[in-house]
Amino acid sequence: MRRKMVAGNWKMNGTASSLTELGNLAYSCKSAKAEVLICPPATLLYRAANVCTDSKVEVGAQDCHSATYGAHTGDLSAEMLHDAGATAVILGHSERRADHGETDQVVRAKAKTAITAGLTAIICVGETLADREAGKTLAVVGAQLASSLPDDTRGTTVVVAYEPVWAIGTGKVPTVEQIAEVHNDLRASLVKRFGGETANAIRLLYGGSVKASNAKEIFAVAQVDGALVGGASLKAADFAPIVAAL
Ligand code: G2H
Repeated sequence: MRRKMVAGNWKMNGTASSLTELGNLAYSCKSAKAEVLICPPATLLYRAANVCTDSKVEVGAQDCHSATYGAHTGDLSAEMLHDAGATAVILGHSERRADHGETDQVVRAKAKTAITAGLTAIICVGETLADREAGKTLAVVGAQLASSLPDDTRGTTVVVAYEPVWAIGTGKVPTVEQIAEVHNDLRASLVKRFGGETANAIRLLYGGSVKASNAKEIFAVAQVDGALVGGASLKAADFAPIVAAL
């Protein structure tokens, strides 16, 4: 049985004053049955982890370098993030693929390093609007999945987040049928590659304009094990109802 998960991605938002909101959020999730993760900017990780001590909320990072240490000015290693209190890291988010030219191969290398450092790798895949309109959704997402996940993936080390690029921060959400089609295909691909035991332990999250008003119907889709939430994770009042919907 896969444990449900709701992960919040604060992206490049948040300063020390946001820690009060994080405290509110941790409090409002005190009865959460799902695993709850908040990924603040790296500048807040250590303090965020302290705020969340003794709560149901864990903290994660939004990226890591593929190397374990060395001359990579401005970058952070998975070990550093783990040392700061992170238990997971988002990798291959479409904003990083677009802003930093991250390829599937880079994402896969980062995932390997993250897993070795003891972090859960939340690997993002998703099609653009042009891909969808060209009927290429399953091919594009399937190729990203195949190339971004390490061969030695185990069920508990990796979480896959399906985030259609056209749904991110736009308020546009795929139909439940469209979400189901992709999630079913992702699960089938995982079973084919890793076998049933590993594949059925990997959680599949949906991400892209998830909010309290649409969470319940998205969570009702078979093969959806939770959500990766951006804008609606910044405030406890928006995030807590999404957690409660699982
Ligand atoms: C997709 C999501 C979080 P939002 O990027 O990863 O953001 O919920 O704002 O669409």
